[in-house]
Amino acid sequence: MRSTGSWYDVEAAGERIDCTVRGKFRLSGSRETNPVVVGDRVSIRLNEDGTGVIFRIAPRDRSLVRRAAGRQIGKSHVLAANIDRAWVVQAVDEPKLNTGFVDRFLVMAASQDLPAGLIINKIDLLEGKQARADLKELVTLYEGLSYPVFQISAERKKGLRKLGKALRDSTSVVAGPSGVGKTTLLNLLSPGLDLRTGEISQATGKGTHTTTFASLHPLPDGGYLVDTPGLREFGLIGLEVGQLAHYFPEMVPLLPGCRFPNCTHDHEPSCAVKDAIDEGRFPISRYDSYLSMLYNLHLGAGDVGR
Ligand SMILES: Nc1nc2c(ncn2[C@@H]2O[C@H](COP(=O)(O)OP(=O)(O)OP(=O)(O)O)[C@@H](O)[C@H]2O)c(=O)[nH]1
Ligand SMILES: [Mg+2]
Ligand SMILES: [Zn+2]
Repeated sequence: MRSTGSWYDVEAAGERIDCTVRGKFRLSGSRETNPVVVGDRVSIRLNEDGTGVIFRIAPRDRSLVRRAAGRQIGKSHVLAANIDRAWVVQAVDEPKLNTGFVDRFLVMAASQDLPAGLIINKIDLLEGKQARADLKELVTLYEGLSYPVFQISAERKKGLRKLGKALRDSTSVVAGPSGVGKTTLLNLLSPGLDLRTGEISQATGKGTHTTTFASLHPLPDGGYLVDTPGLREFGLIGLEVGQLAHYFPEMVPLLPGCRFPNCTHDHEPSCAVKDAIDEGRFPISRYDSYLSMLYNLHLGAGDVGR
């Protein structure tokens, strides 16, 4: 239910048990930074003092994974395991909406075969015609790619009922930059939780990294939601250059039209993707995201296979 990296809250027979992890999992030379993650199904042995030891982890269904941040080069950070859908949360402002983050998140979810969606919070902060039109364009873009999109204001309690319905009876995870309102949202969906939320820094307009550990919570109408700490970036891992385009739903139908079967849709002649761009049939922001991911993979930064 919750992982601090040294202690794990495990729910067993309706009780919460403080557990540690058997050393073996830590020493296994894993490509993951964390041996046990929120959402894992585990077997535990009880100690006499009522604490427990996790000694087995069941094979995982779909997980939400990103490249580990900082110095842990080549490792993956599993945010949550055994989930049905992953939601990338952004705010329209405070902090500024980051489409690069969204696109990386959607690619990583697709690479794990994990259904994903977009939650746009703080729509109460929308000011002016232009901002409204920009948001509408963004929503149309992602809905057009068949991702569910919810526009909400946790503060004004707008759009929550619809979102609550979409979350019902399944296990979801919310992830995004710090300060977008992930925990505020969970507190509203599950009244009584009263999890700590944080202010936005006046100096940077960004969140202050209030949530420090991922945690899984039952929702009142059924299902579970995993809250996660704010992320500065959502890096790719475990992807090959040749796979990338397949995780952009709008590129997939174009791919057979490229002259070269290994076309990267960057510099090659007779590229159906570039033709679509030139003719205004392909969203520029998505192509920018694609190229930035492509160069990233070429540099080896996101590719665990090298
Ligand atoms: N204006 C506005 N502010 C909101 C809304 N939702 C949340 N906030 C505020 O945004 C700030 C950050 O909210 P949190 O819920 O702590 O954000 P978080 O995404 O959990 O952040 P981390 O735990 O740091 O990752 C708080 O001051 C909230 O009151 C909203 O819909 N509109
Ligand atoms: Mg939080
Ligand atoms: Zn091409």
